[in-house]
Amino acid sequence: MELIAKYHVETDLPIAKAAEAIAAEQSTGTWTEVRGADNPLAARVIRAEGTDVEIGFSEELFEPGNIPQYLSVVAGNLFGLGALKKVRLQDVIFPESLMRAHKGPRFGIEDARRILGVYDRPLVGTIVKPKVGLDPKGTARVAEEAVRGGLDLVKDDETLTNQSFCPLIPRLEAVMSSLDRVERETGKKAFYAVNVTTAGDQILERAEEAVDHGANMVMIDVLTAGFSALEVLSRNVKVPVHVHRTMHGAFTRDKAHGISMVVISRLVRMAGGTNLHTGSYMGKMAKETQENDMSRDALRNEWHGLKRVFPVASGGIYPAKVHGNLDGYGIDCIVQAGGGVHGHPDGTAAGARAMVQAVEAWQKKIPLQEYAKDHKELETALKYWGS
Ligand code: RUB
Ligand code: CA
Repeated sequence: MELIAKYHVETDLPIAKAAEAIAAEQSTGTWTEVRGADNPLAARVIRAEGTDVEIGFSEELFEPGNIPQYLSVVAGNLFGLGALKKVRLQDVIFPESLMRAHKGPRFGIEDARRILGVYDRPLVGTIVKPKVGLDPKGTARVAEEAVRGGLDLVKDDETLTNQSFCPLIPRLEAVMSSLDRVERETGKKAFYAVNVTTAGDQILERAEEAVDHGANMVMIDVLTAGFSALEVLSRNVKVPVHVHRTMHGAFTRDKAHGISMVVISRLVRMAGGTNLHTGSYMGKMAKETQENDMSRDALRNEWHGLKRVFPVASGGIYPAKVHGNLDGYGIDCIVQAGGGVHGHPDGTAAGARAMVQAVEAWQKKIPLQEYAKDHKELETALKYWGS
């Protein structure tokens, strides 16, 4: 069996030569001939046409269970090869022999829905804003307002961890006490994704301590913390894991050079995330929409029996932007807004209601302006931010 890596390659060389250079560098070769018997681990060029290159790597080349090593092969030195002007890792097809080493999500879409008791609609979430600066009580107040307004998920922002102005455990305890109060009073359950991102030798202890203090979801910045840190959490921590992708733009943004969100989506599902930010369907370019489709499908389609993962639409979203994202993701997604909730003229609870109303309108197939006529929070949001 082989692992197949698909690349976009721009080069002045004949494309077959460039493909051979990638295959050699990422398996058994170097810049000059090193004499020796045929090496069974030598990678092979499967396809090299136009700017499309496919390389087959023997499964023997990989250490099952070692995601960092997989990436050192398929996304390693090749990016520095002088012969390549641009190169982007577009997708990776993993063999069963490697997939067996990964359990994937402990909590998938169906588990998260069962915990919330929400089955027939997208989940709606928010990011506490301001992203940093609130103390634990201030964070809890924002979270409580958001859930009273009907949201299913409140998350820390990606730069908030355990700083002195808002220590993690006091923040977690304050937020969970508020969410428990809302549940007692209204029956509304919600996740709070507390950001446990930290050093590799501390992240498990931090997450376990959070769960001991009542956390019902943890969050990780997977690209700064590492895919292995995510897998340590999913293997050991008994709550769903919200996965933020901050830093992704460093390699996903240029459609000719870097690594696609499809690859990141596959690795996050393999390593056990429950939710992953995959971008919003507002990209102007068709290529972005296609990449959103592929990331969505990588998270939710049948794949070696792994549980399904929620794609998260986020980033600059407000009620008028909900439809476009739900048309793309369907109901098995999380649509979330930070500024688009807390910036509402009538405050966080009204902003939450406006987002929930926008989702309701989409589900009922009622034009937003129509639905806003008897939903004042939505009406205010459309007037304030545009429709
Ligand atoms: C969004 C936010 C998230 C972005 C990250 O806040 O804080 O970090 O979603 O982008 P707001 P992506 O709703 O105020 O823009 O989700 O694309 O990774
Ligand atoms: Ca953010």
